[in-house]
Amino acid sequence: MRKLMFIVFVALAMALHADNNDNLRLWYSRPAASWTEALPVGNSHMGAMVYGGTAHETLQLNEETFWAGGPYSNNSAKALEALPEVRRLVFENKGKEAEKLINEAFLTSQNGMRFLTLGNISIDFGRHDSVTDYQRELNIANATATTAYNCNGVRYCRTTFASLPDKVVVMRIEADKEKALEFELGYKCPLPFRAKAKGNRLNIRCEGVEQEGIPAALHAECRVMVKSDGKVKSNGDRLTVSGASTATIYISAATNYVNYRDVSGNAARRAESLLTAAAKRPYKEMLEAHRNEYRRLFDRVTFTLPATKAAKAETDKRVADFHKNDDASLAALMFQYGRYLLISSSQPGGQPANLQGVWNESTKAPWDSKYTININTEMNYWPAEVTNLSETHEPLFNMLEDLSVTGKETAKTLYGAKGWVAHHNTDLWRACGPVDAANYGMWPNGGAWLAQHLWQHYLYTGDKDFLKRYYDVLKGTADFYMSHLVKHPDKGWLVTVPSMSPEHGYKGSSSWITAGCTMDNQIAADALEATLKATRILNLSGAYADSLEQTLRQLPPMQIGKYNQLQEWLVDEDSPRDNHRHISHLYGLYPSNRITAYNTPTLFAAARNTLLQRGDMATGWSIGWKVNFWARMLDGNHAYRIIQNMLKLLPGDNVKKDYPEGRTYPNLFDAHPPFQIDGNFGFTAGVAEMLLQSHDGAVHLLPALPEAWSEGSVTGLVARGGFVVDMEWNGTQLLGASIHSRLGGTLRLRSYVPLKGKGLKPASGSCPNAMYAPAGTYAKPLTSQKLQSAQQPVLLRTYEYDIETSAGQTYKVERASY
Ligand code: FUC
Repeated sequence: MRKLMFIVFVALAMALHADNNDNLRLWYSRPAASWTEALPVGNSHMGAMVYGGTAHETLQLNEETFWAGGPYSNNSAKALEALPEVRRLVFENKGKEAEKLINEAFLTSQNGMRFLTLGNISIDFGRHDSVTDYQRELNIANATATTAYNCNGVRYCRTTFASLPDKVVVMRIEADKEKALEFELGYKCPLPFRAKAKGNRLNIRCEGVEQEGIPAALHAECRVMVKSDGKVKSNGDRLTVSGASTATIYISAATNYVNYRDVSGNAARRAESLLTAAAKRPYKEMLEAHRNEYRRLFDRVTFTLPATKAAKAETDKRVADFHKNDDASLAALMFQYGRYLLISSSQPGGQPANLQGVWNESTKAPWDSKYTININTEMNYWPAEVTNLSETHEPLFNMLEDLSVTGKETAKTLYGAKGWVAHHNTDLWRACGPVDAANYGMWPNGGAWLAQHLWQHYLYTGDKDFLKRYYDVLKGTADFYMSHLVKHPDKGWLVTVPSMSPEHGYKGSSSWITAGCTMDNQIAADALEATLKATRILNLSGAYADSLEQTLRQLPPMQIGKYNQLQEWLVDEDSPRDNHRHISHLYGLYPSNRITAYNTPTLFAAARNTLLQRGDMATGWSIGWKVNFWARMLDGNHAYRIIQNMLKLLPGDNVKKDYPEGRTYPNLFDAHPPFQIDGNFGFTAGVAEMLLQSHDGAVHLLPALPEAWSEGSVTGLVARGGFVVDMEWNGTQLLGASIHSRLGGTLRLRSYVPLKGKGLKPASGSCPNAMYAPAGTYAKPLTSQKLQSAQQPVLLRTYEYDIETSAGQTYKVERASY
């Protein structure tokens, strides 16, 4: 009997696994007609978009360091002198005048350099116009894109991947009849380039561009090699293949970028050595090595929601019909797609994922496809730790190291301040000054927000060596605040000035420029507090720790305003009808933990009102943020409503007007619109946050599960303290969980259902988890009558337990009857 049950169990598990794998692909019955239909592959170093055409195939290429301009900085020498006057004007409520002076004294003509396309490989297959049984797909279980069709009685199949270990892009083309394959390969690029074919090789040199007076310091070299069982010939700037049944195309690329101040690299030599190393490896071995490396990362997390009939449809159709179909597992695909994109665009040693990850077809991409750091770049990395892809975080840490150097100069030049500062944008050259205009760029908290990722990485990994290594970078953000904050003349609190609540102002204010808005205060508090904790963990100077504490105590409290909302500014001027995309003052709710259900219930209720007032629709990335907000609100059904807003098809930018609510392109890229990858990453982080939370001292299992996901399972999510969690649920309630402790220590578990399991003790007292003590609040929570008319969230009863864990051990708990 037991044996039979085991067989049934294994069969069920296999069926579920097969189902799950079937859900790990994007597929279509037509070639891509536009870029947002094409399918992305990437290895961080290179990105490529695969169109899957029949008579004509296009591979649009990127190399992550191919940017406009060259080493530069944008620190205005006029700023420091103007600073006292700007501050005086802000405190006298003369925002417009302050703004004008900032534009004159703080802004320069450099608004950041842009990320460039590396052009297209184009392949002509002659008369492959009329084809049958066409299918193209992106398999995100093994990171390969395939195109297959029948033409004149021959089955043609192409497999494309961006090899993670070999850092090249490979396309393998196969025909199932001998000598049935022939094609011509060339290169096109909107930038100046030279292409020369010789033997089975095509060598390309592509020129970078000047921007805003900064001369082009970079060029890119691209190498293409075709290996085939047929004949490969060169012809001017093209390669032709004939009489073949298979051909493998290897593409490498490199620039002369070494780092933000050194462009002395040899692009040609680099591209050449990448190509020759790759071409030496047999194709099968290369594919295998790529898959293995990808799966080492990707397979750490599974997320299964039962697949319905609707899940069998083509991917863009699934999105188009999501609102009317029962197709819950599309959310699981979208969740995993975010992980696929992060693995493919952010690898150790590379550049961080920019506004478009590593995929950009343009020479003038929206917002330059750079790093917008007043939300967007941070959002890119929200899924990194919780979805078990800690390594992908590394490029961001390297960038932070650079910024702490360039930003030190900015802090000194603009503010005469210590530490380092970055404003709302940066780029390949690590520029840290304000850009665009005062009311976008005058925001001195981008660096400090980014640096919170260092602290978060520590909370997840417990890696003290890491904390030691990056301590000065983190500390530099606290040092900046300690020498930059000034006393508010009326309120007496220490505030940032000049600043703004990102890209937003209140009605009636003459300018967005202000002092001490809520988000600034929260970020400053996080910078000071994380530095304080790190200082103590590393047993460093006590006097310094005291000064951090003293500054912390003088920051403005979070305040609740007349509409029972969390105030965005020091003044109570929020409008309940405002639906602006930036909800910056809820930074304290997510990603920070200054507002939590259990520690600051009054602020929590106010944050909820703010969310209700702002509404559920927004730009792509803002929707991504809202999924996280509602997850932290412990309201799974509302988070799901936001997911429904994200999963609305935008067939293409050319029909934007007809689809005003479209937020997902056919290739599942997120639509701001235009395409911005942050929404994809925000979505993935949001789903993880619905399933697992660990920001307030406890590991909360299934904190915000929506009814639409009544049954399912997830494995491999990571909680702060280094706990790896697998869970299964039914009836929208936890069935059982298995928790692997990487670091040991006390695990506090929270659940909506009572649990049983070995070593489980009902919790008492405050959080015992030494790794992660709740931040508490530096604000005086306003418990006054003001909130009486506010909508109070109804929190479900929770059960809390402690388990003393040992590193390397796994603990099982299951639902107890109740
Ligand atoms: C911020 C946002 C915009 C856009 C841009 C890249 O400025 O306000 O919506 O996402 O970044």
